[in-house]
Amino acid sequence: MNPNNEKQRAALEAVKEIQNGMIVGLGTGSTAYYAIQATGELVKQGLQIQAVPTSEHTREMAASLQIPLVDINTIDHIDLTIDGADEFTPKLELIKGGGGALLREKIVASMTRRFIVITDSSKKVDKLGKFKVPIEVIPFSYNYVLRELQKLGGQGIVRKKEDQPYQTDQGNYIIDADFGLIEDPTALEKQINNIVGVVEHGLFLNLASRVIMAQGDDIVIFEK
Ligand code: ABF
Repeated sequence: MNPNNEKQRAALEAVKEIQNGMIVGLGTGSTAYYAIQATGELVKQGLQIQAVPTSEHTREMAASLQIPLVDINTIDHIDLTIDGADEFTPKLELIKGGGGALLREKIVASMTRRFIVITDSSKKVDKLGKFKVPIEVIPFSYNYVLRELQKLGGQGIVRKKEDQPYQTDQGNYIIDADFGLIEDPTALEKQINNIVGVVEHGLFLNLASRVIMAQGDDIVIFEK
C-alpha cells in the first residue's frame, strides 16, 4: 500500500482518542500532519480542544485550520499527544527528530499523559540505530560535541539545508549521529546527555504509551 495511505490510516486511528475538553499535543512530520488535518475537521464540527504545537510549522498548520492553540507555559499537563517517529521497536523505544523538531516534541511528550505514536510500516525495527540519532546542539560548540560523540562511537554530521547548517525553531544545530545498531539505548542516552553543549537528542525512551502502525489494510498496535 502507498505509505501515505498507511500514514493517513494510522493518523485517523489515533485521532479517535481525542475527546472534548482535552489539551492535545500536535506532532510534526507528514504522518502527524494527517492527524492535524483530521483534528481540524473535528474542530470544525464543534470539538472543543486546546492544542500545543511541536514546531512552528505545526503551529502554522493548526492556526490555518482554526485549531485553538494554548501557550505551554500556562498549563501543567497535556492529555493526549499524537506524533510520528523515524524508528520504533516493539518495546516502544523511538528515534525521533528527522524533521528537526525533537526538542519541542520531547518537551510536549514529557508533559503528556498519553503519548500516541503513529507510523507507516517502514518505521518498525528490532533494534534502534539504522536511522541516525538526531542531536540538537548549541551552535557555539558543535565541533566539541562532534568529538565527544566520536569517543562514544558515534560518527556525527551537522545537518545541512542549502549548504548551511540547518537551524531548529530554537536556532540550534542538529548533528545526525550514526552509532550503528544500538544495543543499550538507555546507556547511550545517559552518555549523550552528559555531553556539555547537547540540548536534547532523538532517543525517546519510556515516553510512548502506544504505537499505532498501519501495515497494508491492517492496523497493528504496540503497547507496554
Ligand atoms: C516527527 O515525525 C519527527 O520526530 C520524526 O522525525 C518525523 C517522522 O516524519 P514522517 O511522519 O514524515 O515520516 O515527529
